[in-house]
Amino acid sequence: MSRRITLDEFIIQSELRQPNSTGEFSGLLRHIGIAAKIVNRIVNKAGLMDILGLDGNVNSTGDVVQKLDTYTNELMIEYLRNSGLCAGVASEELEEYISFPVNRLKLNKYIVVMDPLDGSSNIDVNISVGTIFGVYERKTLDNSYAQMSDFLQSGSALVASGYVLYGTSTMFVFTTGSGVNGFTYDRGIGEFCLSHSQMKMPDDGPYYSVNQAYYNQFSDGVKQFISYCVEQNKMLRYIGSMVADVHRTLCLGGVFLYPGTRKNPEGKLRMLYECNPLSMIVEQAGGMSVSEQKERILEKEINSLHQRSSVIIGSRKLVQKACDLL
Ligand code: P6P
Repeated sequence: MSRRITLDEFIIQSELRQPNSTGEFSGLLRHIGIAAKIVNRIVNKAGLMDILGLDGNVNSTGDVVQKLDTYTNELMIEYLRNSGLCAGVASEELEEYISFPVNRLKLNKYIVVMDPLDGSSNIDVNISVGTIFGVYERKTLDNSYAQMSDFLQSGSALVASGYVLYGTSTMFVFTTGSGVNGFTYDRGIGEFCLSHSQMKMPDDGPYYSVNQAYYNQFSDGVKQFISYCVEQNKMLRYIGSMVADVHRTLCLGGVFLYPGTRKNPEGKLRMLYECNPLSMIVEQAGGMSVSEQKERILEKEINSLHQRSSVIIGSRKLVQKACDLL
């Protein structure tokens, strides 16, 4: 009887193909998978556990924080700390990064960057949200504790990135640099099972995704690109949850863009834990991801944990057309 392999089996099989693997990287990915299952349970029960609604705090980037954001952030940090395989975490929900206690047996060489619950403004109305993560190797292994420079690395240095999309079904999509694979959560066995092997971004697509409310604030080049999309009969789809909008773009083709606006001239989305991890996924699937200044997102210099950027990400043909017009 053929069955779909689980995320754990896939990660272990990938590790066995790496000649000098120590199992740390695989173990870290598997712990992220475990945390994702617990977040999935919480997100699916949110309405019943009285953890919806605003908890009145404002996070490090000024977004009003939902209770579920806080809960998810704390849970992810706990699992990453307890894995004993991670040296530290930077999160949208934390002003500063956290360094974990040094494991006396080995110096953990990985750090994680994450948006624990992207799209949180959609939580109370039952629209898809997601967890976005990226994994780097530390640059400061001579130091017991992770340093700021370990987190301020460009996206091209990512050794893994991925997201968990809590939607009509829950999917775990990730890459370690050898293509993109998607796993769908099977509640019956409590495992993520391979459902989308070697995902490929179509070169074109039927959708464009932008918050048209800001149209009058966009640059002339962006306005021309939006007009091009309309002339090409592209349909507008915008969920207000980057991870969901990018996932649809990955599956069906199209383009997602968040250009500079008056409130956020550099763009709203955060480089470290939104733009870079999703750009690695999209490029690994054959797509393209640039800023409004036509810089490759993965090559942008990172100067601060919560650095923002404009982003145009999706099918190669459409992103290239945007670059021609910008
Ligand atoms: P706007 C969610 O808060 C988020 O960070 C992204 O997930 C999403 O794409 C964007 O902000 C939505 O921003 O300004 O359109 O509401």
